Amino acid sequence: MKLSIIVPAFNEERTIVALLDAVRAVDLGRLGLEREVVVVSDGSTDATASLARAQPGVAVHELGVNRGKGAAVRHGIRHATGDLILIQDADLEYSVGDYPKLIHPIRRGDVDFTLGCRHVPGQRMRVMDEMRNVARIVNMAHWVFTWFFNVTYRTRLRDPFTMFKVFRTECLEGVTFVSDRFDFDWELTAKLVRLGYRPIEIPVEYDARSFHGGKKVRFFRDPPTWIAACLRFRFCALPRQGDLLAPQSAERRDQIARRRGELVSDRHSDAMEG
Ligand SMILES: Nc1nc2c(ncn2[C@@H]2O[C@H](COP(=O)(O)OP(=O)(O)O)[C@@H](O)[C@H]2O)c(=O)[nH]1
Ligand SMILES: [Mg+2]
Repeated sequence: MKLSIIVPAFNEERTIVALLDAVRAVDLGRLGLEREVVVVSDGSTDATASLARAQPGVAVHELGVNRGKGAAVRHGIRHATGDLILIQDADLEYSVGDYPKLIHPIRRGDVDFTLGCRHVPGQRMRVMDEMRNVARIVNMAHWVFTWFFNVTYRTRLRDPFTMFKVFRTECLEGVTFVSDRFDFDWELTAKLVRLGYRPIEIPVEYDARSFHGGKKVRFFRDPPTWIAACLRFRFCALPRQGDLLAPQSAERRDQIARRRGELVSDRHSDAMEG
């Protein structure tokens, strides 16, 4: 089995080398996994892409025009060849030491999809020493967004839009993704939930960087796209012909449907009609 680690990176020259070193140091052999690392930089104006290219065992995709994190991750997924996909930000907010915790439940076959949960009860998610009020507002907003997502999708998640997500590649088969910016994090969780995948949330370390520290999320630009994504993907049709992976064979579709527990009722209705 192979794990594809997708790293969206936009002007991350300060952290990309340390991050790729850390990713390489994770002992995936113990989990029975080969590793593939795909870095996607779109329009970075610093040394991100050249630094990444100098690292061994890394496929670097450099795109000319900056479209956003979602577009970069979608590009990475399109080129991934692994059985499992893990999305890893290029900053050092998340810890690669949490990979085993996130991957184990999938390897064991308990679930198809895990989320690295940044919300630890009794603890503030973002501290950002130099910007206490900003951190307070962002934490509060996170709580409101989480509530909104849970009400819309009838879930009980603590951190549905964490960037740390691991899933079987086959979960995406036949699904189209369209979000270009940080709304992709909402789209991915929303669509997988609607397809019947129930993620488990696993507490992970999270060391929030500040806007000074290089955060790309825009305080006023991005939140409206999240609300729009939440509503849009709740009610959109879920097309079976996606842009990410080749259309499934009938046998493959059956296999996936069986995992989701859908097949019995499908067969039943076929039999009723036929
Ligand atoms: N390729 C690419 N990566 C991006 C873009 N915007 C953000 N990222 C990456 O996405 C990850 C998360 O971005 P970040 O600003 O840290 O978001 P935050 O963790 O929510 O604060 C980082 O690795 C960024 O470099 C983009 O436009 N293109
Ligand atoms: Mg970040």
